Amino acid sequence: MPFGLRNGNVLFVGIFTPAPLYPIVDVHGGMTTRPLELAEALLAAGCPWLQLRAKNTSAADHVWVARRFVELARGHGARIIVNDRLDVAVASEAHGVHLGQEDLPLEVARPVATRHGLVVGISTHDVAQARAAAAEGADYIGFGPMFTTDSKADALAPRAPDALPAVRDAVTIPIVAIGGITEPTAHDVLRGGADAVAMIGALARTADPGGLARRLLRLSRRPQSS
Ligand code: TZP
Ligand code: MG
Repeated sequence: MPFGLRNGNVLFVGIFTPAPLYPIVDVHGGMTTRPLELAEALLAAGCPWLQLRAKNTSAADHVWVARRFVELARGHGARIIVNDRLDVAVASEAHGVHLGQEDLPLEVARPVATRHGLVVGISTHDVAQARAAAAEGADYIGFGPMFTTDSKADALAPRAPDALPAVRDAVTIPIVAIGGITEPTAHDVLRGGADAVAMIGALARTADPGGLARRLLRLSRRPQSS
């Protein structure tokens, strides 16, 4: 469990407690107001954690948008996780960082993140990676892709919700399933053993992201099998 000093004297205990929806706002390159509007709608809907994903973005733009997200989140008592970049997460006073298998290794990132009170999530694609991430101190794992996705150019082959029970048996930390998940499929994914569904496209495409988020936040995390 990471903990650290925040704002000079406030003890921040970084514990990842997922809601059924883990929204990701994807910022493509340059800054527009749209990602901020989307983030605001999702935070206003009550999402307690939100990930900022900004590929092909300069460090200067990245930290600028991350600070804006952190500011927005503070107004809602919510927390921001920065994708890929531990330095940007620290510099923006975000609450966590999400790292892929090709990003900073967890054994390197973990002590730094802990010092700054950040939670760390790790993308995993099979049971071995899930076990390794948990053993090395990840606060949660991403697992996927569940389905085909348009949001990640180099996504691996879909794993499907059927893959989740084995992951659930392998780790006790929260599992955030990702990849092509939509409102109709979210329930199957949670039923498979995920604690949360991550979504990029489904939230970006709908005219009412706040409404969709509210419905998904009400889903039961461990539905009874019928
Ligand atoms: N990692 C695995 S699939 C994926 C990422 C970042 C994309 C998820 O986006 P979407 O639009 O919800 O499929
Ligand atoms: Mg990454």
